[in-house]
Amino acid sequence: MQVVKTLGQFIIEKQNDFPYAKGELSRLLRDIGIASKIVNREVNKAGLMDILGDAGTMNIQGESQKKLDVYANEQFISALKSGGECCIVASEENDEFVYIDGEVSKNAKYIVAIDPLDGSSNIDVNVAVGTIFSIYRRKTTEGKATLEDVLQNGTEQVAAGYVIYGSSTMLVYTTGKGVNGFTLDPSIGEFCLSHPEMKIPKEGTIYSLNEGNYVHFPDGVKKYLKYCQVEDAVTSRPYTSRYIGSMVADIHRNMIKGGIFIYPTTSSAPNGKLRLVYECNPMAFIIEQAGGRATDGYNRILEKEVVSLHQRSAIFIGSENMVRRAEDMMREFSPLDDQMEADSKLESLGIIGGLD
Ligand code: P6P
Repeated sequence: MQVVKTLGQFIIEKQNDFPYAKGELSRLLRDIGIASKIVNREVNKAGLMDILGDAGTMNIQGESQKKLDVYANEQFISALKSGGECCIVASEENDEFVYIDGEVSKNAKYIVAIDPLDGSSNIDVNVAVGTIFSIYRRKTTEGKATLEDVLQNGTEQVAAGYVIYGSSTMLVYTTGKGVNGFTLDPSIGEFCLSHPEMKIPKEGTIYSLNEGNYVHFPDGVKKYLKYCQVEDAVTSRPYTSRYIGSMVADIHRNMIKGGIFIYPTTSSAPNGKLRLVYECNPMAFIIEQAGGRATDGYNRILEKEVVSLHQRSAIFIGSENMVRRAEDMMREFSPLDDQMEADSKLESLGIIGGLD
């Protein structure tokens, strides 16, 4: 008889990993788990509710907000407010960070950065979407928490995780001591430990990127793409191309099977499309903890300087050997100095700069 271990039981059990913690982080993770179950309920019946489609608003990314985006954002912020362990929420859906006022929260120790519903353009076509979250300890010691508490490098994360609303709903997270995955059992309404100590294979045969942007890719990415497509039995090439268009789903698949996900710079996204604070940093923390690698093609994602809330970054993430091979090609065919020169040329011609 397999003993079920719920997320709550696991969090308490692992609390001893943090001698300084008095349970606040545990409660914070529990709050996120509760909000994920509420969002899951709505995602799973989205087609039946007037919750599909556009909310008629735009987020700072200039992307139309889906009703479920807005709903999910409200649920996570509400859960974090009522939990009292978080003083600031930085969300993809809010132009500025949200200060969690209130007697308890204003002295709370933690900052949460979140993409409440990543890949939401897939909702209307019933493709997996996800939530990505990142947790930092507040740095300032007095008064209200500030933007300084949010703009911390990825190496400062105390926890990070994602929820994938797919064929099953899973919550995967790390607190810096490995990665564990929990599958939601709807019959008891609990996330149950299903993937203990997750590790991403060092090698893989799946590459995941939007080949529609090929003409705009840096030469190093073009060379790596051709490397993936060449016939070579010894290295099991050609690899398999898989691109869901939902970062959480693509990276989760690669975590299980091995593979590489790349969102490089393109002419329309000269700094990359994905967001450093609430997409790249948390996913990089998780993948590194699972034995993988995450860079921007040149430098470790977690060590990139964070200068703004919605800052973008290129990302090469997944199986270590695959990411290293792609980096080698970036250094050989798109060396950083040439890349920066190319960007400034495009910028001077007014071709780029469309996305900040
Ligand atoms: P493209 C979804 O909108 C998202 O932010 C990620 O989840 C996904 O990996 C990427 O953008 C897809 O972008 O340009 O290929 O449609």
